[in-house]
Amino acid sequence: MTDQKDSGKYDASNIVVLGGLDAVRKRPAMYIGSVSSSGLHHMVYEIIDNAIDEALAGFCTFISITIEKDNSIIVTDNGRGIPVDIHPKFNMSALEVVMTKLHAGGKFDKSTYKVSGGLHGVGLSVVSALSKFLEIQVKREGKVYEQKYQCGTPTAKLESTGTCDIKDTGTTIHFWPDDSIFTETVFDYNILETRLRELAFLNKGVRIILKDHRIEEKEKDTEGNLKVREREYYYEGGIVSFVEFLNKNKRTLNTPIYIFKAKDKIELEIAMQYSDAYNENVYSFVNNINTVEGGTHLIGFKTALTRTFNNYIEKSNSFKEKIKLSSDDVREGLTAIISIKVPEPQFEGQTKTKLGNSEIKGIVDSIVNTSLSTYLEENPKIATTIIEKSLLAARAREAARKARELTRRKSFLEFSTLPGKLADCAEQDPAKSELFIVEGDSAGGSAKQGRKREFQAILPLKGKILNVEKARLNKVLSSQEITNIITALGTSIEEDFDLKKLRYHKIIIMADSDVDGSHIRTLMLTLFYRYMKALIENGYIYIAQPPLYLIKKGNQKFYCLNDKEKDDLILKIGSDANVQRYKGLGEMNPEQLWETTMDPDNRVIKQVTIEDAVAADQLFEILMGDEVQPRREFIETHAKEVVNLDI
Ligand code: 0RA
Repeated sequence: MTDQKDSGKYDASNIVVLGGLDAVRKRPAMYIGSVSSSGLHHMVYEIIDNAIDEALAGFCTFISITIEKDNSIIVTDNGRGIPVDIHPKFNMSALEVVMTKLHAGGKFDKSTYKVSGGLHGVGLSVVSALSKFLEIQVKREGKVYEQKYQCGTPTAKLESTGTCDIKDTGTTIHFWPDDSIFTETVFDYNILETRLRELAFLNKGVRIILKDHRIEEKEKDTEGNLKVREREYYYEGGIVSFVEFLNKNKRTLNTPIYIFKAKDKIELEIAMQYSDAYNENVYSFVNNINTVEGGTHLIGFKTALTRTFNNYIEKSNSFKEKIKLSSDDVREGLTAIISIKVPEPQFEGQTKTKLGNSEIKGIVDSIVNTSLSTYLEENPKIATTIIEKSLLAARAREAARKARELTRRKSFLEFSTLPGKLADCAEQDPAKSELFIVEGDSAGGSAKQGRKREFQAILPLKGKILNVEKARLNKVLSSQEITNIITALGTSIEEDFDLKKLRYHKIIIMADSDVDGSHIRTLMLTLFYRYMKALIENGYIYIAQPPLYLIKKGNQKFYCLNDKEKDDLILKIGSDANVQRYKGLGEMNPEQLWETTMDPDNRVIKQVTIEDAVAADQLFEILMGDEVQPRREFIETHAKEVVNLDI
């Protein structure tokens, strides 16, 4: 893709072709990552990325995505429209080249930043190759053109089917993913929504509309018909709006600080805002791709942040104590978006989401240093508030370090001394071992009697554990219940965390199915999410699903997880059945607890996953943070789900 000329006007000869399409259908995962849900959604992103490229080049302001009833997708944009002139080498339209030749693209215009990291930018031909059917319409130069494809092959030549206003340009692609290739063919509204909202934040001024024709909403249109689900994402504020969105349930300390600078073909944009929270929320993007693994841009940002704050303290007379802040201290309570556009990004790391370009670190560092120093000098009051908070963090960290040293000396967090309340299992292999963390001593007692000692360990908890969202590390470590959990797991936490030391590969939270139980589950998940995230990321955390009902008919016994199961069962076996509702786990005897909730052959356990860090983080903030109103609203609208909380 190198011998591209930079001539201003586009013509069909600009397109560079690298290969045929049969390879794509043979090994789809090579091109879209997988043939499951993520690959399926990648098809949509591939088209949208092209439309966003048009927007970055200044030609597109509107993108609409519609999920049709039959799970096909229509993407429309008002960009320039894919070129339709005849490609001299292939003797077919440029559009057909783009749709049938691997890695064909026309937009190597170095003045714009192509979305081309990781799996992105594989080309529209991959979408057409992996679609059972695809229909494309282009409006360009006052004409409408259309063509249809099947599994990547056109069924007829591109034809002009009508005329349109000369100013009316754009591309519409309607595709039906090939169900002989994909193992998942149902699009997930939430997955698309998260990415589209993110793209709207990252590309201010682009209007993105998501419609779901599979779902009707309660409101009615002017003719009295139920409306389809439809959302619009459009943010004039761009990443400043993103930061405000992330912080909407937090108590903030400043209006977002915004930095923008274009330098050496690189465009850097940063928005940052502090809140009184203890965790940090820093997301970085390169050419609209979320760099989950970080990289040189993030390192540059972090380095500059620490240095700028320390310099400010050094120069200022407002701070008596001249403590040196660490990088962690200055990020406590920080929400930030770092978005950089780089012409030739090098993506590294396991998931190709780590920026490798070494020159970027210094560029970001110097821009942030200059802009932030100026900001602090111009806003001394805010500077003092933020720095006071960082100083508190520094002192707390020091206290926590001392506390940890103490606990370390006693090997408190090491598994040499397991907590007295833990009834451990005989099995030594973590992969075969399970730990039940059980709400209440009485249920804990039943669980100890009912378990299979060979591979099941029980740790009873007394009531509710400390809310780690509202406490700094030293307080967290002084909670006996929490250190019991950490010690039982064996991994320690934070920088000492070591997944290899995990003693159980199934950690099952077992609490009642009522509101108190759901609160306990949330507290537990908050602890894991904030201090031992890898446990969730690796799928080691589960939630037990104890039954709510025991139904007896004759000498048969049935357990039902919820009201619906109970009602369905009664319909099936008749209403003379004897129904017992369990108020809590404590009411079950050891055998019942084993049979219904602990026996691997019978039980239902839900694996906890982090689908979306942004959404999960907000949920924790709502459920566990200080603001009462959002929590009340959330619980009122999601009362049912809260009872069965699964994140
Ligand atoms: C190749 C070249 C040009 C634009 C596009 C492709 C293009 C692709 C898609 C996919 C969805 N929407 C799109 N919009 C545009 C450059 C066109 C020019 O120079 O006029």
